[in-house]
Amino acid sequence: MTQWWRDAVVYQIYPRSFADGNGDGTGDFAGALARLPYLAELGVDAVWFSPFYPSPLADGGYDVADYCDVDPRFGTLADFDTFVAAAAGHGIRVIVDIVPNHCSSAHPAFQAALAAEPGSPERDLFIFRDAPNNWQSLFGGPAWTQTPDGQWYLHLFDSSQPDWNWANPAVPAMFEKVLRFWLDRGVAGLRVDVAHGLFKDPELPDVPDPTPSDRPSPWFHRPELVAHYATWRAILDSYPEDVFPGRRTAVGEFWGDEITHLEPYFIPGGMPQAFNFFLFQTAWDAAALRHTITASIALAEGSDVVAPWVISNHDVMRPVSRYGAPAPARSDAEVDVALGTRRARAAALLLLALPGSAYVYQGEELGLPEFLDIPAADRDDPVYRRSQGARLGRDGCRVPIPWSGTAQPYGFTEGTATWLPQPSGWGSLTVEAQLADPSSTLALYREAIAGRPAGEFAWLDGYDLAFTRGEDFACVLNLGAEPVPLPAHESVLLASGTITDDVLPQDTAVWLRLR
Ligand code: TEU
Repeated sequence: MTQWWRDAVVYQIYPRSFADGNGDGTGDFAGALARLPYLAELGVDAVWFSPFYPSPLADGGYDVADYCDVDPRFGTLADFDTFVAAAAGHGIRVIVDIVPNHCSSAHPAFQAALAAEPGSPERDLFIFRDAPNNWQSLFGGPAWTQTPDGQWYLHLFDSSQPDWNWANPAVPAMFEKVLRFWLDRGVAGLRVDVAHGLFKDPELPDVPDPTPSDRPSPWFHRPELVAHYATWRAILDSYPEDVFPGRRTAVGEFWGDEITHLEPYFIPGGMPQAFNFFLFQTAWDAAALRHTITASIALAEGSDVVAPWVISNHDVMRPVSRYGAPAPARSDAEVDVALGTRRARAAALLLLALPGSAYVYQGEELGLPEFLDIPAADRDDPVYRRSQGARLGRDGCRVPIPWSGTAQPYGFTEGTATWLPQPSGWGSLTVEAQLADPSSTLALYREAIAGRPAGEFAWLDGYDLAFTRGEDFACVLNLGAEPVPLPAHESVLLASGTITDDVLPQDTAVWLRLR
């Protein structure tokens, strides 16, 4: 059976912020359904929905209160089914987000645990202890919260996100049902949240340095994970071909501080895909990017696991703002948007020319900058709250998409207000404006997705950052101050900026048909 995900382009939808169909200022399935033609014309193979399940939305829906339903703010299960069927009509598959490390404190199982005795089977679904250890939450502050009866429970993220106890067989059994619930509904794949989490060292030892990181630790990259995900792959592979040819997939959100931390997952029979976050974690530097790409390709060799390339998602600063400021910016004034846009466009041609699958986060194809100047009172991310503003959090990349018009809400909603404010001055960044402009970032993404190269990857000698795919395709980037003469070519297929006299200017990428 085909492994359709091997070179797929997957579009990430953050449901609250994609498109609003009912005028309440929050995105939903009805809104996304109306925008399916847009996604089809963009040319993506699949969409991944960030969580849309019933949730208090304390962490944007990554706090799940019911894994097998749709939050009324986003629609109903019938709306979900309608979307899946309509997407199939456009040749687009649907991937849903599974959040197995933790749930919402509003989940009935956690409510039952709180109501039950210490030592009860209800509490054993979670990690309750009489005293906390020194682990820290990734969102800031201690990873333990005390309950009224004196016991503490573990939460690697917000205090409203208790961690499941994966050592209790009832937990994997429950998640197997969740997987089957969505696979039976016809989804083509799963995105697995905090895939390097789940199992904890049963001793729950204090650690010398509790600063949150993604290296192997008593809470991340535990050895149990590899066998566990083999059982999930077997479930995926047990599903027959139906609407689409090929097997079902799962993509793990495995973070590591170093590429080597991901090695255990790249085995025959592992989870089909493991995100490669190293591309966007690498500085805008040719040698560093080249090193990352080489190491990433080596990582996947010999396994049947694919590491999709990523330059943005709902957790990180948008590329325009990341590449457009010398250090992580805290206000819009610190970002050189023109510089950032030039580099983000070059990065897009890199992303879409590399071998394998690529994920594109909504708004990336529009070259949206991060909205850094969101007023404090409007900020929603628990990272901002828990760090008391020391970290701005991730709201700036989650701003509702500008579809049309020249002022807020830019066609996002029929109503007037959006759940997160949009900045002024985005009129030229709307989908409507960019569809009318052949030099827009949207036009670049559409052409790049339509013209993605195939063929063997090889570095092109004599360049800092250039490679071929097969016999007659080359992607050349110039990140340095010196102009780079282009190799002999038959034609320029696509360029991220203006090229004159066959010379590539700084911060520009080009796709070439070679002679
Ligand atoms: O992100 C996981 C996450 O936040 C950490 O793995 C962190 O990003 C990493 O350690 C940084 O180095 C997922 C979701 O994508 C995110 O939106 C959620 O807030 C989080 O899980 C909790 O569910």
